[in-house]
Amino acid sequence: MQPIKVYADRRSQPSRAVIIFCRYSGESDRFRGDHGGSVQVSAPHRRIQNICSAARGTLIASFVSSEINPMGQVPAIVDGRFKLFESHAILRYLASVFPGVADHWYPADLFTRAKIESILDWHHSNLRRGAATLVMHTALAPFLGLATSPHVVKQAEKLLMQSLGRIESVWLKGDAKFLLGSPQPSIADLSLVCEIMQLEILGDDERDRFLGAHEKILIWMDNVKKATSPHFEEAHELLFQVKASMLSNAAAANQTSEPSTKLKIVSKL
Ligand SMILES: N[C@@H](CCC(=O)N[C@@H](CS)C(=O)NCC(=O)O)C(=O)O
Repeated sequence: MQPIKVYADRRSQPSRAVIIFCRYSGESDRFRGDHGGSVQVSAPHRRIQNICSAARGTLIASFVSSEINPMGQVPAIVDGRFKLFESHAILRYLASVFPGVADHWYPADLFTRAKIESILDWHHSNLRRGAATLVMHTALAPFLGLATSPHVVKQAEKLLMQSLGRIESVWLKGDAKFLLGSPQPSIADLSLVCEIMQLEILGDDERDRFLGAHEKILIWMDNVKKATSPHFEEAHELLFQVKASMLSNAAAANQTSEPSTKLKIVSKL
């Protein structure tokens, strides 16, 4: 059977969700190379080839040609003649097409499935809009030559804070282990947690400013990490490398600045 090709970059939140799901759902074989290396993951009846792109932004766009994804973004998959983009659509497809995927990832029960769809739809215009805009307009803006404004940053912070509060109050009620009070994770848990992990790029103090007051979120993130370990850690290794190099660049630019002593969050990988 032809391999499913996964075009992804581990610096991209939705890519990581797809990579972790692929690796979790198959028997992980090996994960070679940070950029441009090929990743082989063998699933029960399929071989998946994960092609990591070379760099951010425009390079990703040129790598993921319009033939693969007319939007020029990652993640995208090619399964024979079938091409698909949008991480949530990909996760739904893979959860349905891989044999033997445990039901909790994308439940057959229509009511539960619809609740998961509702979270996935909410994610894009709330949590992702807040978190991705914030990261883009603060930590990444100088590297991408992006013009930004305090107003955009303030709005993104507000939406992010509001979204984190909503996740706790709506989907992590009581001592819920995963969203919707489920004892096991779904593709929505994976997508949302990968999005929040991107806040690492902001540095420890900033990340703590957003997450420090959200204990339920921190526990839930840790639950998702444990449930998908070691694939979760592997998929996030590059993010921590990027974070370390950004911090050292910042320190070099401002040699008088003191390193953070305010680490309090458990989920450090
Ligand atoms: N809604 C899309 C978002 C995809 C997306 O924003 N991908 C980014 C990386 S996180 C990308 O490829 N950016 C490159 C570009 O737009 O040129 C999904 O969930 O897959």
